Parts: sequence; structure tokens; C-alpha cells
Amino acid sequence: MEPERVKVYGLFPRTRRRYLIETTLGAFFAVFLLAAWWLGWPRLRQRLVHLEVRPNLQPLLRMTVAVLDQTPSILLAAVLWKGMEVYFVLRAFARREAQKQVTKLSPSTTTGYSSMPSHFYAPTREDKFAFGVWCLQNRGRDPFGDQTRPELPALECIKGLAQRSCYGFEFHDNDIIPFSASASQRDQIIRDVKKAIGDWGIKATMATTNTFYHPVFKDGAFTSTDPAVRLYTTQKVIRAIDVAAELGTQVFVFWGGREGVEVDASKDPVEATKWFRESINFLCNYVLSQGYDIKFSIEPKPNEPRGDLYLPTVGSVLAFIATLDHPEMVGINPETAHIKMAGLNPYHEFAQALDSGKLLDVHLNGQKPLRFDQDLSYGSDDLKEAFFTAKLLVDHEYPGTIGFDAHPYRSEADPWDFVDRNMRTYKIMKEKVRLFNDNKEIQDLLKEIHGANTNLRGLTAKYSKEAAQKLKDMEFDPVQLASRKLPYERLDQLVTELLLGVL
Ligand code: XLS
Ligand code: MG
Repeated sequence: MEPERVKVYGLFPRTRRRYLIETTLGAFFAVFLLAAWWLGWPRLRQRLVHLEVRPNLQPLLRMTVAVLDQTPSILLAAVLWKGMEVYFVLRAFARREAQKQVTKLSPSTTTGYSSMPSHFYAPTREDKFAFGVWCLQNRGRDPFGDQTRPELPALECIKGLAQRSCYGFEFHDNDIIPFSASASQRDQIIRDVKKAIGDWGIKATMATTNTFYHPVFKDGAFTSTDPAVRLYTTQKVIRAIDVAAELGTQVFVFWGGREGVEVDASKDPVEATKWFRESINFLCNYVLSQGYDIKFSIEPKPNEPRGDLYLPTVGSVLAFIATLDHPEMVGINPETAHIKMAGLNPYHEFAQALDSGKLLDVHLNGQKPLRFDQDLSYGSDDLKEAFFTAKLLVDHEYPGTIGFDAHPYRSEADPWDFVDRNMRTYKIMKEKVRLFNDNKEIQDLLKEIHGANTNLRGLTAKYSKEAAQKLKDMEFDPVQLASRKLPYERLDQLVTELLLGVL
């Protein structure tokens, strides 16, 4: 990380180390000057005073001698002045240091308040943030308008992410290797990316295959009605898996962008699902036979670019995984926007994947419900939903990367503000989660909500004839049970106030 710099009296900014070295050298120079004056000045003065010069130069000579006579006082004044400067500059550095320390303390131990210095939310590698290279390469093109941003080479994207303390980057094969690259071009690119990974300390956390852009995939990739396209897809994926293995990527995603239909009469979805399964099974076996340390992750989406996509939700992917030859090798990569396009609740969908032990990675972003795929920034459209997604991941100690799959607005000139704001919002949400979990009022309400009839817990946890009989014999009073007060409005208001920063 860049060391902190401060400005010294309007001059160029310097680091603390640089400043101390300069000051120490300055002190030595002053001592040297004083010693030289002490030893040499009386003799030199004699000579100067008796020097024969033109009359018009005599005042200048006298002034020089007078100034040099005052050398110790001038040096003393300079030392005092410098001492003052050192005091203020070191204080500026110390203040910055202290500020950093304050940010490490919890707000309740400082102000009892949730306001934090801004840089508290700066990302670190430990946050495990990752962005798709394709998000940064998005040039603002949409179905109604052309690109608004210049092209950004993959290496620039990777470097920019590393400079912003991202843990990883995610990529499609063709984000880094052009579709028509030769074998030697591919090898050179891999060498370059590997070097970038080593030089910049970033990881290739997720890889996937572009099986949607080229017209060959116009009617599906694994689910095309043409077996040649299905085989071509499988071959392309195998090559992408090899690249992933070379770059040390452990999560390999399948987002079936073209796996679907507009015309239902064109294919039987049961048949299409079989083709899909056959390919995934084949690819699982390929990974196993190669001894790669790679897991697959399927990313559901209800539609777009196809009218309807197969495997539209977390639930459908879970059901599909259970039918595979190696279900233990396959998980889910849910994405906020895709879930909301289906009108569902991301908190619940992510939770379902988590509960099944299948949440391998995540794509966070924002999306207005039931619309085209907007890929808005995380938290930009629905703060509560962003909060609960973060809460789920924090509370359940989700170990994977926090991947963002969004893109800058078409009006942005470059993607870097967008990168910063997604990470920053997530970090703020993480802090809000901590405040939620620490807040006494909220926790007391939750205790009250979950505190009813605790003696009855666990009766159905394990089946036995006795338990069944006991249950049959139990008497309940539904009217009394229904009369219980549930302070949900209050709880919701507290969450709102927490997010608004007044709790
Ligand atoms: C598109 C998907 C895509 C995948 C990777 O909607 O989100 O970007 O995440 O192929
Ligand atoms: Mg995605």
C-alpha cells in the first residue's frame, strides 16, 4: 500500500520517511556550516575586510561581511523555524495514525454512535471482493444505443482491480482470449495473465465460458437441437476449464445464457434438460480425470437473452444438481438481479442455496423487480434487500468470494467509481449487520419473538412412535396461540432507522 504523504508548507507531498531523512540531512548540514564558520570565518573575515575592491562594490562587501558575522544567529533562527515545522508535520502524521486507530474501534466504544470515518470502509484483500472482467469491459452498449466508453483491455481491468485491493477477478474465456485467437496467441495471453496475477497479487477466483455471444449459439449451447453445436460447446468449455486450471481458478460457472427458447413447440424441455445433464456429467468427469481442483457452479436466470431460460431459479438448479452423476462437485452461483427478474426474494433464494451447502459463489448487484436485466450496483435500488443479503453471508460465515456482477451506468466515463461504490456499500452493510447484531433493542425484540413455548422445541426433530403419539395427544388452543402479539412493525422500523443511520 502507498505510504501516507503530507504536504510540507505547500511543497510537494512527502512520506514520513522521506521527510525525516530530509530533515536529518538538513540538521547535519547546519552543524557542518556552523563548524565551518567557527573554524574558518575569523581568517576569511580578515581577508575580506582588507580586500581591495572598486568603490561601488564596497557596500556589497560590507553587507556580505555583516551577514556572515550573523551566521550563528541566522542558523539558530533557521533551527527554531525548522523545529516548529518538524513539530507540525509529525503531528499531522500522528493524527492520521490516530484516525486509523479510531476506525479499528467499534463505534459503541467511541461515540456510541454509528458514524464512522469515511476510510473505515476502504476495501482490503480480506474482504474477498471480486468483479467480473466483463463488468469493467462493459462499454455502455444497450439494444437502443451504441457504446459510450472506450475499450478496456483485460490486463488493465485486472491491474485496476488489484490496485483497488480486490481479492479476485472473474472471467469468461473470451474476456481474456479473443474468440478467434490462435493456439500461440492463447499461450502468450495466459503467460501475461499469470504474470499479472503474480505481480499484482490478485487471484482468478471464477472462470466461465462464453457460450452465448457467437451466432453459433443462437438456439442454445448444451441445449441446441444440433448435436454438433452441443459437442462444440463441450469442447469450448473443456478448453476454458484448462485455462481456469492453469490460472489456479477453483470455481467454474455455467450460466446458460442461450439455454432456452422463444418457441415452445421447438423442443421438449425434458429432452433439453437431458442434453444439459449429459454435458455437465461429461465435464465433471473431465475435471476428475485431469485431477483439477475445480468445482462447478450453475447460475440460474429466468429469461434474457432467451424468452425463457432453463434452470430459472435456485430451486430448479438444486433439483437439477441432485440428478447429476457428481452432485458433490456442483453448486450454485445465485445473482440478485436474476432472482428479482423472477419477482423472487434474493435473501430467501441465497438462503436456500446456503442451506443446501451449495452456495459456492455469489453475484451481487441491484435490480428493479420483473424487468430486463439491469445489473445495477449493489444496494443502489433496495437497501433493505442489500442489507439482508449481506447479513445472510456474514451471519452464516459464507467463506467464498463476494463477487459483483453489475456494470457502470451508460453515462459513466470509466468503470472505477462503480467498482469503488459496490465494495464500499457492501462494507457499510457489513457494519450495519454488526450494529444489528449488537443492538439491544433489536435483540430483545428478537428474543421476544423467538421466546414462545420454548419447552416444545424439538418434539418432531426425530421421529419415534412415542413422539407421534405424544403429538396426537397434545391439546392446543388456536385462539390463544393466535392472540400472541408480534412486534414486527417495530422491528422493521428499527431496521429502517439503523439503515438510515439514526439508531
Ligand atoms: C448474465 C450473467 C453472466 C454470468 C457469467 O446475466 O450474470 O454475466 O454471471 O456468464
Ligand atoms: Mg452473473
